[in-house]
Amino acid sequence: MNALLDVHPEVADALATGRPVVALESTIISHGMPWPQNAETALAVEAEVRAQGAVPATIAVIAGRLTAGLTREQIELLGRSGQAVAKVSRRDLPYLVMRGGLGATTVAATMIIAALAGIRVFATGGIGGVHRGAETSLDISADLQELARTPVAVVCAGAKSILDLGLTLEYLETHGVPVIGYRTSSLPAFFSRDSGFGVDHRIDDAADIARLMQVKWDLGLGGGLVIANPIPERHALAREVIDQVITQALAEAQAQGVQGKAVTPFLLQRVNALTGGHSLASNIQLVLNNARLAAALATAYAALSGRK
Ligand code: PSU
Ligand code: MN
Repeated sequence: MNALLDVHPEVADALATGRPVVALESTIISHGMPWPQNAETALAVEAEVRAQGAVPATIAVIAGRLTAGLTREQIELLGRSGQAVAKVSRRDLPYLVMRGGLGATTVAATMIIAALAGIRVFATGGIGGVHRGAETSLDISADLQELARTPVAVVCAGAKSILDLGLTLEYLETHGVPVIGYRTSSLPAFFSRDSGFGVDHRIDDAADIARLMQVKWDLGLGGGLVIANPIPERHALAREVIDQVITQALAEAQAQGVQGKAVTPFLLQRVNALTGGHSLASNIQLVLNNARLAAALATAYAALSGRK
């Protein structure tokens, strides 16, 4: 075990005895949703994972320690502190640990810590990707490079269309990351079930996705997978409404000169604000839905002989 890593005893016990564990990220708590819904959602997602028979491991940097499995108090601290908490991706991890700081981990940093802990399945809302206009800004989320190199399956509802989803798929293809549609042939676009882009393969059964993970890693290919799980129909939002909001949020970001790691949190916050409670309610439901699939996937993966 890495000397800089703390694994919660419940998580460590599950891993040691081959029981299913689902990793959860913390940037979604501090930078992805407003207080207090952020902490309430994080706790509800943990409860959902447990209800499906798996152990949740929410991941963050706590006092400079890579931490897999948080207490309620730690989740509430991340939620209440919001944007005051450092957003930690791969490049930020060493600094936060050196300083002994508090950090909310992105998909990329969560994958790194999950892999160190031996957790193979991770649920979130949406992954980062290639931003619109990346041909001049070069704004490409570190999440995509992480998916290329770190062996964790990430269950998500696709990505928000604050991103260029076509370029995001091209980037994932270049870097050899399988994009699997769970019971769908099209890439979901977070609030809506269909982005208009296809996935690489449709798989309808979590046990088959678990076998795909096993085969990928047995082949020595390493790296992660995107498991795209569309938002349940009844919680989906009308494409026109959300498109308009995203267009406005992008224009505001440009007008205000928002750059670097601040771009995604700014857009998430503006989309939340401009749609009121509407998009937040959908956001919460899709994360719960992803947690359910991730728990089933972790259970199926744990059941494969000699695996955890
Ligand atoms: N997209 C969302 N919600 C989120 C994020 C993205 O719909 O909370 C967060 C995730 O933590 C993701 C990060 O890993 O934003 C990506 O940030 P960036 O684009 O700066 O890499
Ligand atoms: Mn970026």
